[in-house]
Amino acid sequence: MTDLWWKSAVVYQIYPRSFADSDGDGMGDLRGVINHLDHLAELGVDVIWLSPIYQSPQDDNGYDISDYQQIDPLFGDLEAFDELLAGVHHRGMKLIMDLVVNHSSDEHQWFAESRSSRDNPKRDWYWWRPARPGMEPGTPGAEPTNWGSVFGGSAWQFDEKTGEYYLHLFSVKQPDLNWENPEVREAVYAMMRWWLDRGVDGFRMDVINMISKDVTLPDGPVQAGASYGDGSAGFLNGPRNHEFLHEMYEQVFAGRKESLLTVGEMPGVTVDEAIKFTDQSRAEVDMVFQFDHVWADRGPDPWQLVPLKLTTLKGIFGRWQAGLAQVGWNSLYWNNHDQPRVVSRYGDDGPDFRAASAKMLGTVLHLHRGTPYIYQGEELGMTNYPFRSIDEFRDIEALGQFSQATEREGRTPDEVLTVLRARGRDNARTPMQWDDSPHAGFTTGTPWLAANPNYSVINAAADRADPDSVFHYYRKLIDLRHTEPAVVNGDFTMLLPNDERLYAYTRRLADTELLVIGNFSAETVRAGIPGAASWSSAEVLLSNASTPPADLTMGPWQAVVYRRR
Ligand code: TEU
Repeated sequence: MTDLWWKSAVVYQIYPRSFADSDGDGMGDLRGVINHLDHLAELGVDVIWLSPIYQSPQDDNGYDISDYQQIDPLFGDLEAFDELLAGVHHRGMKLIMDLVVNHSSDEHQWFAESRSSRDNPKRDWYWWRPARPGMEPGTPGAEPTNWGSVFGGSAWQFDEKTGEYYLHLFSVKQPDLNWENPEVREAVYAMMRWWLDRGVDGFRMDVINMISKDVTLPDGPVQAGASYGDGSAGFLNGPRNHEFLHEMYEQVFAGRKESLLTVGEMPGVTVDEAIKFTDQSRAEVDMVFQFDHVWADRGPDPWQLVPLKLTTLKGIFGRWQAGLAQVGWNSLYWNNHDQPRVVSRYGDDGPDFRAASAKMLGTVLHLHRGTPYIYQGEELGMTNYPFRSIDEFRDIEALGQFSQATEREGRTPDEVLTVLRARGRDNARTPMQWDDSPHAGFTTGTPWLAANPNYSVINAAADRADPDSVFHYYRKLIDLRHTEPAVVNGDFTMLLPNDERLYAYTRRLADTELLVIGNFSAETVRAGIPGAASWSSAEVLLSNASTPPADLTMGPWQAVVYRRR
């Protein structure tokens, strides 16, 4: 059934501050995006997701919003936004916005009112709580619960003025909104309708499985060596999560949903929950971002790197593919603004295999059943940044976690840096590499975060000129989704689940069958799959190898897609 347009769509994420700077202030902006729309049209993507551009103190790069209906002057104004939207629509693409409503900025008018007095009408719009019984408010350990914030420190901030604490699961400048209060929900829905009326095509919803809390706010378990408890049982996939998302659907989307796309970001979501969230008959969201596959290289100790086991990764994707086969729909991603670059993480970013492994990773991801998301620069095979010291990081998460780990938890700067270098979010946030001019052609000024020095080799101009580049390979991958129905609707079967080097699966739709194989190693490996001989002579739809593998023998980081009927 191809009734839902986004099943055959590919989404491209833009992180505006790092995409393109049009005015030389070192910060990307809306005009920069407008100037590069043809790059995206040529790539062939259907939808653009724009990370937050709203008015914001930029404590968490715009994920802390002080006015949901204004554009931050860093990026432009509403006029520029309308021009961008028109430019996107003119090229036959759609634009979805980032919706950040688990929390606002502490500089939002709502919070200013809420914190002003205990009896302010908006007091209950946020999570205010007194100190722990018997404890002196504002003293160490008197926080209402033992929860740690994602960015380090307690999740509670004491506010002198009224003698109570407010909850912030992220930074102190990101107070959590209280979705239990119907006025909060109505204010959010009204804002969403305003953007839809303006012409936007949907929303990516930030940490939308944190909006419903267990209102008893129970303490969480404390891991050995940790300073705070893990409160996630009290705020992830809470009791009213489905109810709130369905209500949002009714209040915002009902009657105009068909042309729109909604995707909920949901750290820690399970397959069973995701089935419910994305079951169209329940009218909640179209798809969710799960995190299992980007947590596959994470161990029990946050400051230790665990190498990826391919069998683990295949187990995860296999489970999600099977779980959402009948009801619901998957989203597919390797990268976004919170994740390290996939070619450095699960591929090989050295000169010999960077391009090959980037293409292989793209192939394996995009041929799954689900809607693929490409993060800016992924289509060029951009890599992690060679960070030398903590001073080179700008991300509030890296800086907060670094100081908590080194100052309070006895970690050495070196062990923490080793992990941040591999996993830190700033790896994704270095400027988009447009050409080999200074700062990668991102800005004529000084970029807010340094460009990766490899821009002289890895850049869009070079890739567009080279028919064999990662860029042109991604173009073909996207085209394949648009032209081969089995990519969109075929059944999924994982092969070789116990192989640590090869990732292989089939997709079958009526009498069309696709076989996808990717080699996650620099060794040459033969794929011992049933019926190998007949596959060897099948039509090759796409491969990163100049001559397709003979006898299903895969060279280093090779990928191939076969079709037979
Ligand atoms: O991220 C949510 C989230 O789960 C992050 O904690 C993420 O997993 C982590 O930072 C990875 O290192 C969203 C946004 O995508 C992120 O940029 C924001 O900082 C965060 O919410 C708060 O709005």
